[in-house]
Amino acid sequence: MKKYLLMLICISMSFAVFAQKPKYDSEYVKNHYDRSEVMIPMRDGVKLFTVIFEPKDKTVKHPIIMQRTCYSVSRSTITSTSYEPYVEAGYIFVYQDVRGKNMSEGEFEDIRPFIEGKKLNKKPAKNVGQTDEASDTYDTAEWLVKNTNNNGCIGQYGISYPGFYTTMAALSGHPAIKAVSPQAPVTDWYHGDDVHHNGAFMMAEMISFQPMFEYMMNNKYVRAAAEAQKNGQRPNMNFKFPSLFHNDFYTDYLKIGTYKNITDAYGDSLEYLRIVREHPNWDEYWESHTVTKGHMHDVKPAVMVVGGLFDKEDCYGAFDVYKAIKEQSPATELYLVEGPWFHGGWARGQGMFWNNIAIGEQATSEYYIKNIEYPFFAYYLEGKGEKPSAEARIYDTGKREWSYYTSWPEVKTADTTPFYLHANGKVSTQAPVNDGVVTYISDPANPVPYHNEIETSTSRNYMIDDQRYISNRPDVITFTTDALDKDLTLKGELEFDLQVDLSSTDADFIVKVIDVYPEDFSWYKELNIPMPGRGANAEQPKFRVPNYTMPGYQLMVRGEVMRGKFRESFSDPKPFEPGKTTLVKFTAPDVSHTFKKGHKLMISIQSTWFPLVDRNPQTFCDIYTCDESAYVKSTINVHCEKNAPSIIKLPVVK
Ligand code: PG9
Repeated sequence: MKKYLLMLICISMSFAVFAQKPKYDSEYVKNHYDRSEVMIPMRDGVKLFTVIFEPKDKTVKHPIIMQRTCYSVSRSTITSTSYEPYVEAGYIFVYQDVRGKNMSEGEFEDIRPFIEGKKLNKKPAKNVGQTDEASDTYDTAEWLVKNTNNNGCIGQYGISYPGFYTTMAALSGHPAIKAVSPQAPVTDWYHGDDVHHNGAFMMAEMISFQPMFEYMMNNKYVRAAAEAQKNGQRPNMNFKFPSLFHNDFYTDYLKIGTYKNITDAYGDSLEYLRIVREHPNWDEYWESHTVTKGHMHDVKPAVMVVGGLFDKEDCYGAFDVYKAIKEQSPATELYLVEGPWFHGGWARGQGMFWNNIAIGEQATSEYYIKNIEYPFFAYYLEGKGEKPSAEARIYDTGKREWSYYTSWPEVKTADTTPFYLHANGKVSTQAPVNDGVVTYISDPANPVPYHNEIETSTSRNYMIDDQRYISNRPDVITFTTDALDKDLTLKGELEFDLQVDLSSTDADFIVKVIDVYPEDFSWYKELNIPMPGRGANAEQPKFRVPNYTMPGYQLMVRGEVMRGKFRESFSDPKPFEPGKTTLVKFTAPDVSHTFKKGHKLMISIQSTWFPLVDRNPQTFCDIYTCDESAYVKSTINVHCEKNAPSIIKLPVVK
């Protein structure tokens, strides 16, 4: 229970927290802002809990910046340094609990579907009609325009799930909503965000997250608890969750075994476990809950999509929203910013070094807020400054510098360069001359660990981890170029075309694109900074350089999983025919990375990534209801042949 509370506090506090002392502290806010809590009525009568910070200065009309979220707004503050430019400009801050969450009324629905052409059925007392997150945003905007001292311009932004509500704001149609910024937006929970990647269930993230999400933020419990506390009683928050994880969730999940055992442990207490189990394939449920599938038209506000190139949760969603608006609403003033960030890193104090990697050329969060995000809203909400100078600002995570584009990706899928896997462990642009296969045995009883730590929740560090911890496993096969004789720059989506045959009837495939650092690599040399001197008065570098063995570091630039049975169709899974060479083709979210001269490009392939991804039993079956007997070893051949080449299609900038 403590773990869930800690997670809740972290999430609700993590709107944007920087380490250093804020310029506008709580004393300043108290003297310059009025804080109010209101229940704003939606068109169907449901009221949403909303916290409003409004400047005391009523002599001017102020722009509104809003966040709608499922992560409790009752503790919202505006003292974080990431709000500084907005406080300085006297913005009205609005935070709202979405329908069904925390202190708001109504029923919650995960990634509530957007309803095209919503009907307003007029009834004597009130407009009772179809509602979704776009209409709730519309009704909120209508109330704010009438009830606050505003300049008629509303902006909305949000990270992750709040990013989803921001995408919905783009579709609200309210004339006062002039600019929105969906950041790492939850978008497609089947193909690439949070819950599934290419049909494979992202188990560890979801199982540990759902109990807190479904209970700690369930409005009935939260409101009852608030009531109890108001009456001086102890809130009754005693949820009965089985404690499945004790000290290391790799061994704990292995012990639990099948998804069915997890369902049995939780019973039907977790709604989302039931949804995942009842919708194992892409179906009408997923289609209707994925807004980018045909609903991103007539987007009136300006939209700045923000994403992290090393985001473990919604890396896919940012690119998907940008590409969907580009295609479905070409008239929209649309921008994309992709930085060297983990999930939300741009607003959560991510600086130059992330674990062992220098990922940003400076304190990237401050740079982002002051040079990218605030200027975007200032232009559209205050008429101040210039429009963003480029449609796409994309950071190169190898060269550590920003590039600017009129459109993204720089290299379209049709223009990618094929890199062929060779049986001798090489990868190159030369097609194979000598045929061969590389074989490994995938054993679900001994799955490849996704991360090199003993832990009980998923770590974001796996996205940039040194892959040497598993490169010697016999069930991880690698293919490497020679040391590059010039920079190799990738700017776009990746495609993997594997020619494989299995001894079983199903398997997952995880492909990683890895940047292998030279044997003489050092951050001091790379960043041209003095080694820390000896003695009390010696000069020290201005930032902490990790003392990790960097020579030969294998940086995972991108990793992605594909559940093999969906290779032909996500809605119509097919078994493999044992021994038959079969094409497994899938994509991975865009990268923007230069493999510098002297580095090597490595491709690795494996079939388990545990417990990040649930294990594929490797028998064609319903994974969510099968029992232990379905779990079998599979001998997998990756073909590197003239007639069956395995190809990695990379967006190489020529
Ligand atoms: N993308 C995060 C998440 C949402 C729902 C389930 C699991 C993860 C987030 O909103 O932070």
